[in-house]
Amino acid sequence: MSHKCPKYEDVLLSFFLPIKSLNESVLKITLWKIFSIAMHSSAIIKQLNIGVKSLMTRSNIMKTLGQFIVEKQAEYPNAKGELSGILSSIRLVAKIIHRDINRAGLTNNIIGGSGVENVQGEAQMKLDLFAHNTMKQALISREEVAGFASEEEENIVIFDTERGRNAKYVILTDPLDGSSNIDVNVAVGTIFSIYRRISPVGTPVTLEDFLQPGHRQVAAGYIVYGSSTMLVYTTGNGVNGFTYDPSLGVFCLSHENLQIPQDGRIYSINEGQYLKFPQGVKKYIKYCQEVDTETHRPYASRYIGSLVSDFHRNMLKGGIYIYPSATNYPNGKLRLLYEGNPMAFLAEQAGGKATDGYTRILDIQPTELHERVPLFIGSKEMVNKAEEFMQESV
Ligand code: AHM
Ligand code: MG
Repeated sequence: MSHKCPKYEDVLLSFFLPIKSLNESVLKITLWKIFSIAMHSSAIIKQLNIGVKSLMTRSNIMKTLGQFIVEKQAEYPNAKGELSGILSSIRLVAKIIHRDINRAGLTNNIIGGSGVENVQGEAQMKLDLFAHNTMKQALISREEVAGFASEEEENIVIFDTERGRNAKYVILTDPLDGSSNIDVNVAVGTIFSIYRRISPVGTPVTLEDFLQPGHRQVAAGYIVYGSSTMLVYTTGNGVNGFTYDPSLGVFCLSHENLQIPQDGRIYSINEGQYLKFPQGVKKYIKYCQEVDTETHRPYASRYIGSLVSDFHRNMLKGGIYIYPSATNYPNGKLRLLYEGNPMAFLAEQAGGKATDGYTRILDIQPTELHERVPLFIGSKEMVNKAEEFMQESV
């Protein structure tokens, strides 16, 4: 193979050739290799520079989630960074699930049913279990977490180690919401909810630590794996959304201080179940469909069948999501602890509203780990209107 050596190789050669013991052709090849490595390294360094510069440019405009968490923590001088640690673990879980969802069509290990039913008799998908295990493993290794409960596991998981007994927080999660949508490339989500334990630190957590009303949440959020992956969360001081940049592996603050429009023009409900719904819901659906230019009706009907995605869209555009009670679901289908409470906390923090048709979701005292609740959530005016129909029909 002939090498077309640049001039400076000749210059270099002129330094070495006087050493008689050196073979000219071996020396030429060696020098050419050194030169190639140098050129290659400089190209890599240039690329790295471009990458770092682009990250810096972006982060000048968009803060990363890591920076944001550190900044927020600094606002509370007494904070020990425990919540920040938990949020960092959830960020990692989001990246892992994002990666696997994106490969879903390429491997049989991810799509399809697992052949198992969860505690509520619903078919578990492989990714449900994968997401559940990923979340559990990420949290079990944290010293701030005393226990964990998941839609996919019958009982609470007590982290009964010295570290777990001395930890302050419990986490509840729907690890993969809307999982029946995975096989068809439709957006799904992960929901999480964080409480401070009420049992004494130093003892194992108990069921009571998990059965707290939603207004006691210290943080809640979701990850939506959609056209882009976003992590949206609140610690009770407004709602912020971070979009994942897979090329950099970071979440960037893209939706600061999210506010749900007070009113909207989208209603999201599984209308196929219409005949099974209570009278108030049927009347509200008819109200949404009536023509009235002043109130911009009829509203648009949009239902993805994935709470996180439907809620996320409504939060950005204005709208209402309803999963009411039905003759086949006397208390609705959604779970109070894994879905109702965290989404209600987010809705209220963004200026929206969440009720079961009569009562504020965050005021309901849970009595069971997997209890269900009817959910009316979204733009305040729309939820108020739906509530009016519910109350009139009692
Ligand atoms: P899941 O947590 O088992 O996925 O169930 C909850 C999901 C929601 O995300 C979604 O809005 C609803 O169930 C869809 O139910 P349906 O098919 O009855 O409309
Ligand atoms: Mg769910």
